[in-house]
Amino acid sequence: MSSFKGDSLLKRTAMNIFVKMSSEVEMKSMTDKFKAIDKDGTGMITAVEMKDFITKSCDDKMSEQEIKDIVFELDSYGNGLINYTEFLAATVDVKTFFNEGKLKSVFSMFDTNSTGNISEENMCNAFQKLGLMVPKEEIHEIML
Ligand SMILES: [Ca+2]
Repeated sequence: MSSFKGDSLLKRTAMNIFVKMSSEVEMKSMTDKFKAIDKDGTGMITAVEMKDFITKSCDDKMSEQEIKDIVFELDSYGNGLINYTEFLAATVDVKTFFNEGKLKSVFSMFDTNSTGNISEENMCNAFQKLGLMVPKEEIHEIML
């Protein structure tokens, strides 16, 4: 269970970095998709909004429970809402979006003292630079 938590945190972080690094053109189609679901423009997708979208775009009827399950799956903060990063993490094909060049720049962002290795301290610094508050224990968990 703890390794799963680490995985999703890492994925979320990678997505945060990716969003910051991506060109506007690349992100535009994703943003448009998100906005199409986020009808009231709150920046969060609720279960109700997700249901409206699925009902409109899919032929198959989905039950309340199935939609709840989807929201639960995407909702990494556990607040019943899907934010933009969670949406991206779920819909973006990471392999096509992260090409080698991007991976390298993400790596060098984390390897703050250019040793070729990412230490826990490096990760701490990188998170701080990104303005992300990540507790030391969680970083330790990622590194395990
Ligand atoms: Ca909303």
